[in-house]
Amino acid sequence: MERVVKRNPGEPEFHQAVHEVLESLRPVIAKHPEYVTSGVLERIVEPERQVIFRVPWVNDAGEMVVNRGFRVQFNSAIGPYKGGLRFHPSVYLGIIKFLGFEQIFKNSLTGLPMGGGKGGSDFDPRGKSEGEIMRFCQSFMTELYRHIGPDTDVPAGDIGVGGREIGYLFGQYKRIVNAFEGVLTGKGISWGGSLARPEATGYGTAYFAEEMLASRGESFEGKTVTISGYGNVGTYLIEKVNQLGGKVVTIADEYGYVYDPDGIKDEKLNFLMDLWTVYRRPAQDYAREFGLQWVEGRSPWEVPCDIAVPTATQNELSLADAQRLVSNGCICVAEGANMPCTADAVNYFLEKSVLFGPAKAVNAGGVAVSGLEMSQNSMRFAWTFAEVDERLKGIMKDIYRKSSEAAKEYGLGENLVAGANIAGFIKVADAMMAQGVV
Ligand code: 2IT
Repeated sequence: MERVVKRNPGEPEFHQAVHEVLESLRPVIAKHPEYVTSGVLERIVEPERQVIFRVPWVNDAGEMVVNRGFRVQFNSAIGPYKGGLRFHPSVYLGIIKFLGFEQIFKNSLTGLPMGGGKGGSDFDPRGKSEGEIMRFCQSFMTELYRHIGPDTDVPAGDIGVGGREIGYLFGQYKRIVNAFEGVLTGKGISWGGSLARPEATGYGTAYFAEEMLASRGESFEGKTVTISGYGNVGTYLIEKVNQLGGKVVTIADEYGYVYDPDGIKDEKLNFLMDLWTVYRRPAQDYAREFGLQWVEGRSPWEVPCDIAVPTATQNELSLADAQRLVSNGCICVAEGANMPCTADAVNYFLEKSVLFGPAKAVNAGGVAVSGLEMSQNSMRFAWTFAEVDERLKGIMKDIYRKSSEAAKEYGLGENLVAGANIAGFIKVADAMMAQGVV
């Protein structure tokens, strides 16, 4: 860990992600010192390749703008690099490295043959026109295309990158390489996308939380749920929670939160579906539209709930938030976003025996259906919505089982954080050992 901090200065999110995994691996290393002697640990924290590039484009005012693009190809031991692209002003190398590192273990947990990678840009899609977004995506792909391919590296969406952006990126890739191939996932249905990919992360999060709740004889029925982000994960999570008899009463952004005590449903959910994903608009617009309470400058985790699902971004739920949730009677926390809880918040939930689902297990449904999209592309075939949804459900149940079994096997009780890290790690580590010093 000391070496990681020294070799990767100024990247606290990357240090946080590595620290959590290495801590979880203590009992594994004690039993299997070969993971250290073979250098697997030292290699797994070093990306196989990192690309940083210039993304120049022209805005609607005719001005030239320069953004920075990234692709970190972290680990290819069990399959081609796979992971999303994030367009957000907070993006720098440390964010992409933390996400790429997490993706290695998440993808391993899905049981599908995918390595770990991540990319993105500090481009801010908020307030940009369609034309600006298209030109940015085209410029981004004009460099990225040479580093990716259906058997090399398959990007997808993340914050700020949805179906529209994947379309522009795919169109530019196809134009440059003159081949129609499954180089991106999250594509549109008529051009190689998979049914249920848009729903997958939100639905998968609900399926995983159902498994956690069932372990204590509980379910979503009659439960109050608080969430934060209302993008791809949050909106489809709300849809599934409603189907399962629960009620989601908050959405939030960096400026505050909306409290909707009757639950987000029907025409309100229809409105919310496009609010971020299409229009990139603030959460307060939802409160204004339906005459609801807007709570400025505060966090949704102060609202009493049974289940809390952070669905926005890294480190959005602090120790103080965790204490508030527990004192208000929250029994289950599932990380819908990537690393949304600070390290001390996670430890507090574990101490208090709150059902806690870590991101790499909870939100793996998105990349799992990306893996299914790759399979369908390879077969030149498409499954029905029900077929994909059934497979997704099976994968989420399997991730829960693997994580809780690994926790038990290493004497860690119900600790799914450690269980997911261990189960994800072992598959990748064994593949790395089998392939020699590469
Ligand atoms: O964090 C994630 O797992 C994603 N943004 C989805 C990655 C993917 O390749 O579908």
